[in-house]
Amino acid sequence: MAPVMGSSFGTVGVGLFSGLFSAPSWQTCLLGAGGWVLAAGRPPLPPSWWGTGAGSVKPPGSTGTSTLDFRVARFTGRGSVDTIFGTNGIMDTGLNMVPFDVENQPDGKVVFSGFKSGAFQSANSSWQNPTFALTRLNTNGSIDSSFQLDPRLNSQSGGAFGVALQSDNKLIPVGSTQLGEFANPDGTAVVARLLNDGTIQPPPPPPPPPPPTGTQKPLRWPFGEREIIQAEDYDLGGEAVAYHDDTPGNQSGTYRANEGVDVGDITGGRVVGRANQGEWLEYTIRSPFTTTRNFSMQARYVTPKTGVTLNYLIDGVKVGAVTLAPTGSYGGTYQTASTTIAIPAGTHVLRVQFASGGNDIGNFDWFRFVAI
Ligand SMILES: [Ca+2]
Ligand SMILES: [Ca+2]
Ligand SMILES: [Ca+2]
Repeated sequence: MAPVMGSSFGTVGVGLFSGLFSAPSWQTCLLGAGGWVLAAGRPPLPPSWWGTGAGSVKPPGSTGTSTLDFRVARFTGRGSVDTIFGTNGIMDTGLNMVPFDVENQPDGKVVFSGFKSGAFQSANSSWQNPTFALTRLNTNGSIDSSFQLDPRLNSQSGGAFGVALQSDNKLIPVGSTQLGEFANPDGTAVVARLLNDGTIQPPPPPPPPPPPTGTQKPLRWPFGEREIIQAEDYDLGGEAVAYHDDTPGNQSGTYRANEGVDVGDITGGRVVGRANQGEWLEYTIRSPFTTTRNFSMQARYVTPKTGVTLNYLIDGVKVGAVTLAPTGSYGGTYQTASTTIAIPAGTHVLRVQFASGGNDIGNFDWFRFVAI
């Protein structure tokens, strides 16, 4: 195994390492930061496979298999076998992998790209089911178990012919799919950017939804005193402006189908249903009086549930609440619940907030404020 040097390897020379691999098939090499040289490859195919001419393979139809065995040898900057690496300078990784490219990390670890494969079949001179492969070795040549190639690449048919390292230590393997199917022209180029541990960087979270831009205004006109405020005639302006609804779209019917509030049909009218705790509706109202005064705030509803509470807010300030007595089923007879709230003179926004009771806390037909 003694090297035969043409001159100093450190300047210009040739190193011949008889018997290091009996007839090594070197695939790639790397110059390390310390001046050492890392060479990686696989053992040769068995001599029995080769034809009579130098470099010729057995003709199709011959039989035999050979497993891959990815080995790495390290040499010093002076060209001698680096005996502190592996066993006498050679690390047998035990991986069934053919390396094609290698990158040196700042921490001294090295990343190899290539393909893993089943046995080589001499019958058709092909590798069995090659798959995209990256592996990383520690500075002592052992496999770095903290590196795990993302399964979206690791299990893919194909091979990684090159690998690059970004300045931020992300890894960029390149290769193609369907490596073993040379007759298939449909191989797909693969370029990936991986985190340094081999996983694929997750996509950035979607940007938050834009702030609501709708302008709030009454559906037709501000509701007046004693006027029936149909629950389904909440203000214009959209989600988070004129209402808050926690399910996409109108899940109950076709009225205001492009908005989120769940408006359903009942005999002779419509109701807001699928009302969940936390949702709210707003209505622009106008008191005809010149001073603040009290009103009977009424809600027409049906609910089978107990513990359902509505909050009433005027211009964002809570002015009252009412707990709804159960009425029976959702299809039962509607009842009216009342409480007293104060409303200042002029135009305001009334918010009806579904404050407690959980999900689907009832159907709401209308509201009304009546001077008392
Ligand atoms: Ca909805
Ligand atoms: Ca809803
Ligand atoms: Ca209604």
